[in-house]
Amino acid sequence: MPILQAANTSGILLVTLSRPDALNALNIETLDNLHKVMQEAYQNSSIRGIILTGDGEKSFVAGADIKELSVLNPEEAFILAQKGQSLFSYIENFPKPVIAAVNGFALGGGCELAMACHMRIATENAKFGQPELKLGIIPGYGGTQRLAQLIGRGKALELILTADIIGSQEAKSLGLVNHVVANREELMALAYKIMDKIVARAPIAIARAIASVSAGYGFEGAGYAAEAENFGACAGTEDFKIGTIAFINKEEPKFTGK
Ligand code: CO8
Repeated sequence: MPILQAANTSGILLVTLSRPDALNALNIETLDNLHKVMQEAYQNSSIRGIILTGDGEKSFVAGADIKELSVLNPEEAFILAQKGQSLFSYIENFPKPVIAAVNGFALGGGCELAMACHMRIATENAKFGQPELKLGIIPGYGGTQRLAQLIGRGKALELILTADIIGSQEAKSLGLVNHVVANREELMALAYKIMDKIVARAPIAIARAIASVSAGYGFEGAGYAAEAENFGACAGTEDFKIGTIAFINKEEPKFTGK
């Protein structure tokens, strides 16, 4: 079970993604478990807010599990993109506050997960980026939409197309991160401090505020559908094989454009 849970007496649930051998990468099992944890938290009236983090000092989530992705055909890739999009949309529209406490790498699907949370705080050593193009694919869990919403289209396209990875201070200056703190201990202290303040407010008003802010950013536009379709199409290319095999073999990819 790669997800740890601990609730405190104020009803704040700490959810820790834990796959230390893969820098907490999101495989399908982890996605399913996270969905289940969120559904249980939704139903449990004693839970008032959620802090989402990654196990250890090095990584929040280093993306979707590339080894698992590498063997998908276009149809399977399309379906998996939709599955992740649907979970992340569930988190974005969650009626209780969700804070991402980012303790290291938040890359690809990890950055997308953090962006689906209602706010992000990070340690000084955290790293953000959408490096999918290095693998011959595109972001597929809503990153093409939420990154543009959070930091603007031009900067989002720069990060997606270059596959650059940025530090937490730059992420903060772009509006991707709300606060940056020195270390893991301060990160958790700040996450609880913010969450304590929120859960002291009126629960129905909290839910309605989240619903109102999220209302203009839903699946209604064509963006999410296009993203899932284009992700699936990329999974049918030779460059997808080249990119993912290069990652697995710890080599630089040499793309062919096919
Ligand atoms: N998936 C699987 N395994 C991973 C991943 C990952 N995303 N990231 C790291 N690991 C594994 C490594 O393979 C390695 O395993 P092993 O010890 O068996 O070789 C272990 O974790 C430690 O990683 P490194 O040795 O690479 O550690 P470094 O400190 O040298 O590098 C990095 C850390 C820079 C984070 C590096 O691991 C890296 O670049 N990781 C991949 C980052 C990435 O490209 N993320 C995007 C993935 S694609 C994605 O998220 C698409 C989302 C949309 C999906 C849509 C549905 C189909």
